[in-house]
Amino acid sequence: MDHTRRRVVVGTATAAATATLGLPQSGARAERKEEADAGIDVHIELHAVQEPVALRPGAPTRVWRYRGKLLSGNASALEASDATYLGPIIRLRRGQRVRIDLINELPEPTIIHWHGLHVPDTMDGHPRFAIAPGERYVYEFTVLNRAGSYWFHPHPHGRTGAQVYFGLAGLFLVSDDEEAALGLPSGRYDIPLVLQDRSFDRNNQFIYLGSGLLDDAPTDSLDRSPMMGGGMMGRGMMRGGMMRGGMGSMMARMMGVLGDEILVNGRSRASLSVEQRPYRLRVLNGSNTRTYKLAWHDGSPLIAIGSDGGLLTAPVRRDYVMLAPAERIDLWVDFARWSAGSEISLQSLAFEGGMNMGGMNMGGMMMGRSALPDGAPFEVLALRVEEGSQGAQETAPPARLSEVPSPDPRAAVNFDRPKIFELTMGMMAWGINGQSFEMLEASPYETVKLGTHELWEFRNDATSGMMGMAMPHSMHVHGVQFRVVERTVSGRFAGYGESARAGFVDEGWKDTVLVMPGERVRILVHFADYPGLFLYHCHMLEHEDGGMMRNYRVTV
Ligand SMILES: [Cu+2]
Repeated sequence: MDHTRRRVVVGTATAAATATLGLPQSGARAERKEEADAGIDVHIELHAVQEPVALRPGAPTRVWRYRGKLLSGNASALEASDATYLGPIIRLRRGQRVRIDLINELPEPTIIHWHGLHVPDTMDGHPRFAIAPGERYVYEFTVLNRAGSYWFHPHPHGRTGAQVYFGLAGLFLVSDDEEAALGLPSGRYDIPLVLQDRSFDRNNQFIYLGSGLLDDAPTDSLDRSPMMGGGMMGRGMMRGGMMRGGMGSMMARMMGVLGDEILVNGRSRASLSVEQRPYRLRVLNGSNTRTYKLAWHDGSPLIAIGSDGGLLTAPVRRDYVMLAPAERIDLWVDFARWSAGSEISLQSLAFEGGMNMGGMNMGGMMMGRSALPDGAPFEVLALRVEEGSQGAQETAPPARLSEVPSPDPRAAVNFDRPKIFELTMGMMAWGINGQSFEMLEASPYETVKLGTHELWEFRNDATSGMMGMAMPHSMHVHGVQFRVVERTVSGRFAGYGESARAGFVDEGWKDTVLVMPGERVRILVHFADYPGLFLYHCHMLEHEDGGMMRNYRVTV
């Protein structure tokens, strides 16, 4: 389909809605009626804008962010987050029909992907739909997903990493009757935690690959790396093109960007005051590349009640939970476990992280600019436990949460020969089965039939590749929720996953799965409802931007 034409067509459909902006109340009422007639329950405008936000003491940080405006529908559908750069939280119920206008006020093309949502391909935010500055893209879809914590972020070709890093991301929380009947902690006891890492320069500006948002502004980031600083290469040499930011930046462009500060919900040094009572913590790893190994400070088990695609059948307990970029984990915690006045913390424990070459961890050195290598331990969130009103008796979550049937691999049309997707590194370029991203291409191997199930296997145990590099990858398939069927270990990096092994929550519906070095992860995917061209890729955003992304095509 000619997507330019499509954009115009979609745009025309909402010309009337657009025209009412800023008009008096009667105009808005007329619009609401028109939308009600069209079956639209909620209409939201999201402006992608550049603006300063006060994130730390001193100068405001220039960010890119989504500014939301509710045009029609219940006020609870949009919760602004003025205190930080994160986008508004969109809250919808399963079955609702939503129209969302993206208005691009950035100086470069962008498009929004609704991560985890099952929507038609023209609504999925494929980079072929990226809109130029000043343009509008109108999304309209029905929320078919189960209750769960989904999210949205940009997806333009080659610029996803930068745009997310500069602040573009928001939560998309879906509720439904099944979830409501459980009486899980809600309101202020249902807390989203978006985990991200960032590096700031001395003027409080985000530094991405050696430069900030204002390209010509001086930045001190080049001086921060002992190895890659001015001593090794002339500053002038590093200013332009590939060499911007020097060798450390070049490596980060490929291996992934790691910030040296952890931000929770867009704030540094985050802390939270909680009562001695049950809470629901919806954790999203919104980082570009960093993986978290989440644990309570004292080794208390984490209790997971949901993951990417909503609630699990029953709560699961883990000593720690691995959370790769774009993955979500829904935690249930009763803070009555700790006495009033306790200072406790959610931490990320040490694990064998990325950038291992022949057994030597090169993370810190090669990443150059991050003081916090992948796999380094740190505190994520400090919490202070206050006295609760319900008494300090620790309670358990509901024993039964939902119905998640066991995956049946025999449902797959390729049960006997799962499709293999090797995660590869060629000549300084990431790939899948040796191929990098092509905007409109999907090979016959990447073509599936609408209505069928298939087994796919992501293999991160290639023995070739640049210097035998071992890195985790966070594999995401657009447009679907899949099931993990099997996770096996092989290859020369087999040992690397040991420090992560006990932290996977593979029980529920997933849209993103961590594949550690030496691992093979087999998934069962159902290609239902929507034909078209969709993406699958690594969600470590610099890997994605660097070619570890391909299309798959669903044919009728
Ligand atoms: Cu990757």
